This record gives sequence, structure tokens and C-alpha cells, in this order.
Amino acid sequence: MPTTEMVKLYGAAWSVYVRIVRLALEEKQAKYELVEVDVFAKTGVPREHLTRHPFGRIPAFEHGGFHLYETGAIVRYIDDAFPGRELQPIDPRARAKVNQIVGILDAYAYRTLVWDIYVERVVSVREGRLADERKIAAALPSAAVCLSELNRLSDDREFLIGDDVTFADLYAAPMFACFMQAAEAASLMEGHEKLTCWWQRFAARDSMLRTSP
Ligand SMILES: N[C@@H](CCC(=O)N[C@@H](CS)C(=O)NCC(=O)O)C(=O)O
Repeated sequence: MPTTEMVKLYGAAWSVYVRIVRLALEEKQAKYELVEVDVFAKTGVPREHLTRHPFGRIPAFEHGGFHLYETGAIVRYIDDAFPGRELQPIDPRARAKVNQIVGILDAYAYRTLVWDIYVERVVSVREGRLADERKIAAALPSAAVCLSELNRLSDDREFLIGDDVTFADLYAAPMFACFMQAAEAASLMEGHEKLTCWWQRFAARDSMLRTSP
């Protein structure tokens, strides 16, 4: 498949998972078009989007007639099919740690840091509703475990794992971009020096600036 074919990414700029894919495309310097889909429309998920993603989520992806959904599958395809920097380490242990961090972010951090803390503390104000304080309070212990594990597992190097950008950074950064806006982030990040320094560096990266919602 010629990589000159334009990628179409169906989703929305606010979405954490869409941003993960956009970061992968940006890091590969691949051309893409972001096609806006409103999965929270009052009339429900647009019917044509359900043909791309039967579970009604974003992102969905198309490249030269090849269709995919699920962020993990999409970013691995991008890494395999497009030239440019490799987004996964070759070393088996480093690769396993990248996959472990991605697993933690997918299974635990997204719900806790983004939905339970960021959406309740930050988005609620923007939408003119009261934050669900009980939901935030219940999320704090899980958020603390997520952050201490991410800090423990990360290397004290340029990126979360090693000296090159990997899926670990691409998954973590869009979640941190949300979570760090919440008032709770300051105290929860205390003592997590490696993670704090990583975020300060990665937030200023070109791919992050180009995908800012
Ligand atoms: N497992 C999916 C998760 C994607 C996902 O949850 N996307 C969110 C936006 S960041 C979404 O579509 N939410 C709509 C909903 O929950 O109905 C993936 O890896 O792509």
C-alpha cells in the first residue's frame, strides 16, 4: 500500500483516543484528514459512523480502502505501514514495558484520570453543571495508584521508556493533557518527579502543539 494515500481519521479533536492516533501520524509525518464525527449528538451516533465503528466510538481509520477501528490496532498499523521513526522499541523488555504502560493507561488511567477527575472537575464547569464530588473522591485512590505505577515504570530518560518516543508517550500525553488541568493533579503528582519532568518536556513537543484541541 503506497503510504502517499491520504489517511482519513474519523473522530473529534477533543477526543483522547483520536489524539493518540493523530500523535502517531504526526510523529511519522504522515498526511491525514480529520473528519469530524459527533458521537454525542442528540440524535445519537451518526448512522454512517456505525458502519465504520459498530460500537459507536471514535476514532475510526481509513487508508487506501483499508478500514480499522480500535486505537491499538490503528497505531500499530501506522507504525508498520508508514516510514519514519519507529514507535516501538526493538528490545523485548523495553517493548514489554511500553505495552504494560499502554495497558495501564487503557484499562485504569483513562477512566480515572479523564472521566472521573478531568470531566467532573473541568468539563462540568465549562458546561455549567456541578461537579460530582463523590465520583472525584472515589477516583482519587485509583488515580494515585495509576500515577505511582507510571512514575515507577518510567525510565529517567528523555521519554517514558528510553530515548525515543513510543506508544507509551503517545497514549499517556493526551490523558495527561486533560488530567493536569484538574485542581487535584497538583497534589496527586507530588513526589512523582520522573513523570512530572516527562510531562513538562512532552507537552512542549511539536506533535502535541499541532494536535492541541
Ligand atoms: N477502545 C477504544 C476506545 C475509544 C474511546 O473510548 N473513544 C471515546 C472518545 S476518547 C469515545 O468514542 N467515546 C464515546 C462514548 O463513550 O460513547 C479505542 O481504543 O479506540
